[in-house]
Amino acid sequence: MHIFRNDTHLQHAPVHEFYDGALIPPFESAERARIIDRALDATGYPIHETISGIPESLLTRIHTHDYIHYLQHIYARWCTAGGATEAVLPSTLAVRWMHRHSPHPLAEPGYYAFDLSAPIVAGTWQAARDAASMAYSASLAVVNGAPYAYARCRPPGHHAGSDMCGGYCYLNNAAIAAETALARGRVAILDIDIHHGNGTQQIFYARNDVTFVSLHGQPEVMYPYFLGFADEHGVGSGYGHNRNIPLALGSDDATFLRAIDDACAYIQSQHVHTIVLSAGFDTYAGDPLGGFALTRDCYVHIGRRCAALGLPIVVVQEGGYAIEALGDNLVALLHGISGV
Ligand code: SP5
Ligand code: ZN
Repeated sequence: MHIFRNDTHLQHAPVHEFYDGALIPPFESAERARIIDRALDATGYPIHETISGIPESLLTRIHTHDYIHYLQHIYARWCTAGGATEAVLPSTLAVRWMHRHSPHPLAEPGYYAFDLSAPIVAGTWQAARDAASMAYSASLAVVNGAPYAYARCRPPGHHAGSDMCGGYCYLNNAAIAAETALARGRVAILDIDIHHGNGTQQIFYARNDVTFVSLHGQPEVMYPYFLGFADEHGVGSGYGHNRNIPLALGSDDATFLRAIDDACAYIQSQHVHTIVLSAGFDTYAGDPLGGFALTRDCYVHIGRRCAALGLPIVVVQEGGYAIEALGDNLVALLHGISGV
């Protein structure tokens, strides 16, 4: 198990988030990475701290050129236009019947976001870019023969679509890992974060080279609410290459592992060569943004079942906000995968 990480994420530290109408300290904090690192340091897995950079041509196979350009420059443009220096955060969102583009620096953030959970601060672009670069490096390691690799991505990525941020996500790290792994042949992304990976689904919805399968809280009661239903199968040549397995609030280890077995059988039917695991740990019992009741042991079993598919796995960090348990839960998953 090769570990990829960097500290650029420290530059992404928004001061608050909107949470059901309240302004609170962000759940998605730099402390998460610190706790993860502490647990990883104790494992003896080889750790790669270098930032390799990421080819622009790879980024633009996942995200639109305009969106990338927006992420790079909006903080400065926003401040110059009189926006608050705390963060770029739109107050008007482009929605179903009102989504013309506006280039105004105070308007454009509402065009490139689907919620208010992705504030952009001075270092957000650098942090997101280097998180994507880690996902790329981890995936390259697998392309070059490593059986397993883990990218400690922060900010996370699975809510980011081809041209939208949201849900703490800016660049879709798992999508970038999957695109990289296509060098070995078809890829499946298995998303076990409690929130549906709406961005990843959108990016690959019309494609048949990357299959997306997600286990998550039922959208009727769980963020992101407006996507992630069981009847979303893909479109065009992507039809049959998208699978959603929504689960009820309160789901426990047994329920989750049954769904994992379903997901693994589906992945087997897709004849892929690499698995990208979008690994969120907000399924853990007591997670403040969750609603499932998984125990630490469940992550070991998830890891074992994924490994039993007999394919290389790129693990990409997504959510997980029960911070004190996050590092140990991750290590449980990685040990399950690598058979430690
Ligand atoms: C990567 C990731 O895990 N992003 C999650 C973003 C969650 N955004 C918070 C949504 C809060 C919705 N209201 C919760 C109702 C329970 N009080
Ligand atoms: Zn999540």
